[in-house]
Amino acid sequence: MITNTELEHKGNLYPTGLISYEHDQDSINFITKNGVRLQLTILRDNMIRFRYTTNGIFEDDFSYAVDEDHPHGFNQLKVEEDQTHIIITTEKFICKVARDDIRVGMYTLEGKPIVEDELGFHWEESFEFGGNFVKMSKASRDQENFFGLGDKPTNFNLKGKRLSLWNTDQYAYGKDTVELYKAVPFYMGLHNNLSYGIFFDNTFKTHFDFCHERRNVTSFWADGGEMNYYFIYGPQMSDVLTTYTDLTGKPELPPMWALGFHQCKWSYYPESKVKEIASKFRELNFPCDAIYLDIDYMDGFRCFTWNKEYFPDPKRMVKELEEDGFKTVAIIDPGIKIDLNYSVFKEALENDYFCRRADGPYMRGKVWPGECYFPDFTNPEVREWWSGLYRELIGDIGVKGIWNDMNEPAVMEVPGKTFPLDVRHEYDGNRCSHRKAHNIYGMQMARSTYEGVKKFNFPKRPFIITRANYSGGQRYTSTWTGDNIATWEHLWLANVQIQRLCMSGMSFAGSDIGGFAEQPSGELYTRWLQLGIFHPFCRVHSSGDHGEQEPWFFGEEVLEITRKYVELRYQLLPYLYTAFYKYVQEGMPILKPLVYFDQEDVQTHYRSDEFIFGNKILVCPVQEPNVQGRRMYIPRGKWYNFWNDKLITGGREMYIDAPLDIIPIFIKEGALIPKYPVQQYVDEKKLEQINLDLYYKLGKETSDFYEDAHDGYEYRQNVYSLRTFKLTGKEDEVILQQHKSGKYSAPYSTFKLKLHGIPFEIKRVFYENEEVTLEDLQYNAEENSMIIDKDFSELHLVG
Ligand code: MIG
Repeated sequence: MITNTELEHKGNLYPTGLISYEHDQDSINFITKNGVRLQLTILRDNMIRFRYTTNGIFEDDFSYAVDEDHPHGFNQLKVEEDQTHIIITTEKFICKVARDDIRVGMYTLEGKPIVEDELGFHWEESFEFGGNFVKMSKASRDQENFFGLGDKPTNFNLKGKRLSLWNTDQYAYGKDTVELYKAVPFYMGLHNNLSYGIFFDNTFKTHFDFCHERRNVTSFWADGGEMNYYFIYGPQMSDVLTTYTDLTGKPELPPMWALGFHQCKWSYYPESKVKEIASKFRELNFPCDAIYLDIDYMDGFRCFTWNKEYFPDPKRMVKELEEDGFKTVAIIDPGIKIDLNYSVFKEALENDYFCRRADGPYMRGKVWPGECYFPDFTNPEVREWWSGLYRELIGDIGVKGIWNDMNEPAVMEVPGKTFPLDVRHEYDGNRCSHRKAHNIYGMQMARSTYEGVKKFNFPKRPFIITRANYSGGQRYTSTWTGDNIATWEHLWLANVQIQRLCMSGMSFAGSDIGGFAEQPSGELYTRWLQLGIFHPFCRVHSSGDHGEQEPWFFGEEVLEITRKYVELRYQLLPYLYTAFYKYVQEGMPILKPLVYFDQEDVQTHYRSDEFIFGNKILVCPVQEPNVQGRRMYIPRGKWYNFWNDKLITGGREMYIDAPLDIIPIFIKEGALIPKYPVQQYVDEKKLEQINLDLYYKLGKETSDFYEDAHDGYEYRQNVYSLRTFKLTGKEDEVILQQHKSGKYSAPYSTFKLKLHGIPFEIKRVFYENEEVTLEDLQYNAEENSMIIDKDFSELHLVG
């Protein structure tokens, strides 16, 4: 039986009083009278790990989520005691453990509560499976709100929700479907402008209750394994998220083409169809970087094979597409067809790579190819073998990206839609059943795919997309939100889900634009694409059963509007790439929900329509049919309406015009936005000059601009360019300074600086500390632009 409430269980057991504790360099071990042990480890000044065991013995410590190279170490640790508590103080917080029952409380250095145990750790023994159901409950503070938890299709603020994590193939899921494709057992709490995070690193089915069962209690529990969680202190959400992504890892930079527009369909075949779609994009001047091959490219759905009737010469096709600026991405599923004439099957069988049931037979299940066996990706030898299978597809044929699907894992026509729970897994030497391995199966598949693609595509960068994932999986792959539906509600969901994934350490995410199931109206398609160009991953995908979803299918008006937006995405690529760089370096989410952007402003706590793209652009999709505008919240500060440069003051809700060709977009005052010219695909053109859009501010603002060769690894040898622009605006003067680091030299030599919102007439100009004329800088009054050297260090415009 699967528990799903902690109170209704009569069998709960609790720790008793403390007998003793020991303190070594970075951890403190507590032992209670009834044999419970708590091991508390300080990892960072703002991060502490809690592990509990009920019988005095800890199992081997192993985690797929934690990045081996995660930064750790702290500046200060003090352990003291008083009559009731053991008190641990770091440079950032205080942790108190009660002598009576080892309940834990976390406090700021000033003594303000951050989060305190309610019942604290408790458990229920499971005779059926062995081990325990492990549980934790914490008191929630008044006005506390909760965020995170991966791809959940529910309100952005999780207060009042109860959710569980068990990776599930949910075709045409809906709002509030409880279990979806990914398991990210990480959330953030926020109250009194204090934020903290909890990462419950347990791969069994986990459950989270945010004041649902009891108004002032938050709890989380798992159907097995250890109570093993990390507490991360803010006080800013950005501190929490950065520390969480330090712990679970960050991806490498993707090739820039992966940030372009992608077109997908289940399925484009045969070759002539793929070519037809590709040429249509070029013919209509609609930018596109990648085209996808769904399962029908294979021979009888056998992974790593080709249907030679549809695709007689894949290498030639891939090459021709590439010459036309298209990268080919191909799907690979985990199920391997039972077929002794199929080399992949034979090899895996001979080497004992397939998952087995408890009593020895292979795990057999039906998926697209018919009856299949499934590789055990939790076995390092299997992962190594699987990564080698990409030799031909990537190394020889030249496919540039791999799409992993069905890896929850999904099985058709069986109860539970997945493996039976008795299936055995290697789990990197910690042998276990599917109860423990289920939630990381997809992640380990994507990991092994990543390694294969990286190896055979080297020195180019790999691109992987997966449906299922677990915390830490962002190190290997991007993701999408699975089989959504072409409805307005799903447009709303896509917006929330992508923001939530960004807040859960998985920024490289997108939805099937237009909806996978059913068919969108031209209006819905347009509104969805207007949102989709701001998602880190931007792909149209749909199921062929429901008709066409190429941008030209909906008529001239939709084509014109959607093209304009995809062009905008291509112009903003250097800005998006910079946001990606910040994500890779600092764990900064690429989309920032308003609560993350300004947590002090309580107006933002229940907001989810609006978000910040990168760190300077505010976006708010239109999510209803037949409207000419919408109300939206403008965060505090001053913002320029992107469409007319009108400056408005935020901290309030406003009605914003948004006829079909407009999605509300605002630029933060003081921003410098780099823009490339429109291209049909990344690196189509040699860049001769690029735009820098400057938005005047009275005061100071800095903006970053990261660039490199758009692919390859030279950036790791310092061949990148990181520009920091400092803008200082006064009533009658603008000072713009640039600081540059890195050895990359962009192909262009000048910026076209476009000025927005300058409140004075420019009378004098000082360039690199010398007075020049406006003509010297080719000032264009109509555009309000001038041309400056890309490596300029200082410009003064004086009124
Ligand atoms: O059972 O490969 O979510 O994107 O097109 C359906 C066919 C299997 C589900 C994926 C979808 C993909 C489809 N797949």
